[in-house]
Amino acid sequence: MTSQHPPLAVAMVGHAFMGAAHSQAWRSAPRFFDLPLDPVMALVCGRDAGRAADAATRLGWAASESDWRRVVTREDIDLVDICTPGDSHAEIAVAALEAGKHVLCEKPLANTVAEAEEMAAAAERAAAHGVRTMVGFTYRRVPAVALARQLVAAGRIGELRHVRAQYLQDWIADPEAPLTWRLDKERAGSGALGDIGAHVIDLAQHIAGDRILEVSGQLDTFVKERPLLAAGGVGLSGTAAAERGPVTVDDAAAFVARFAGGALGVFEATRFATGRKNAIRVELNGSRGSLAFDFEDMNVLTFYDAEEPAETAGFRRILVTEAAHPYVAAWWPPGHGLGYEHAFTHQVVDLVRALGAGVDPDPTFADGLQVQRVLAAVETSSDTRRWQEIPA
Ligand code: SOE
Repeated sequence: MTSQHPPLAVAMVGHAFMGAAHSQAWRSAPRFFDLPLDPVMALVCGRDAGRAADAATRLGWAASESDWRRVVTREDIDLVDICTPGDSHAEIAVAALEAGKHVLCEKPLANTVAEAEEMAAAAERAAAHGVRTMVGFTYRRVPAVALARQLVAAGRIGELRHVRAQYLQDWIADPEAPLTWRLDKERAGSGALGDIGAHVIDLAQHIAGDRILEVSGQLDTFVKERPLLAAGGVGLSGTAAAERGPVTVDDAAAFVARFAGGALGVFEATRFATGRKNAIRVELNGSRGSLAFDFEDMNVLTFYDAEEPAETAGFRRILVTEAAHPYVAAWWPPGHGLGYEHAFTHQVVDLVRALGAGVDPDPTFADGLQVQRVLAAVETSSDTRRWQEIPA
């Protein structure tokens, strides 16, 4: 089958959890959606040549590479998709942008505000040549979340008073869970705050159509040492003291926030909410009503219309699987539901459509920088025990 559209040659760097999710998205987006460009899964890159070659076969990439530096300067690559841990985002993204490649980068944008500023500046320079950037705040592309944003923008909940956002996981609640790179500040930048708190900061601001002005927060690390990972990536059992290493990031973060429009925000991000696997909960209360979303029931958006008569008013469960709902028409008949991976497909769709139209996709690196500033402000607030303003 030959495509009618110009090709978009993609190189993906990193092929673990996020790499697998992105690969699935690059594979499925052109098959379910009409795109202005035809994504070509040109190559996947990973430090270990053998594992990268295996990932290419497994995930559907035409070729593999072991040095990202050779990848970002290749003439035949149009877009670089960064799925590595945060400590390499800035270096790869800046090099790719300087070589004139569009960049999709996993969240959080970087490990520090300084790196995020450098990336946003490189993005701005590259934008003068029509080069575009996007940050992988994927959950924006869950249909129920996209619908929530539309309802807020249409004034259906009126003037916003409260934003309540939580991202709850429990995968390290066991103190014997091993010390992965996500628990190492050098590699991950921060812990629950940056990994999952970044998602709810972005989601809350995106749905509210507003931005956080100031925060007051606290971080905690409940388990300060953990078993080291064995060479094969498996946790060592029966570990002695010497086989343990320090956890250098937060296990949990909690903060309150003030939005520019005046709403009060309450946020929580934790990897210790026993029993909660990937509960992303966002609730907004406004003068005319409320909206609530929980990723563990991701095809549903709950809506309360405060203007309905008291006798029949109540939260109603909207099953967001109708063709009239964002993204859904491309998929299955009503009621058949979407999953985690579909949001990644929608991310590719929105990115490729923006590239085809010659406009910026959202969120751009500038948006990623703003989230990074909120993350940094929460950390500083936890250290200083004072409110912190987010620079504009
Ligand atoms: C791990 O905590 C993680 O994979 C995050 O890094 C992702 O962004 C989130 O979608 C699921 O949890």
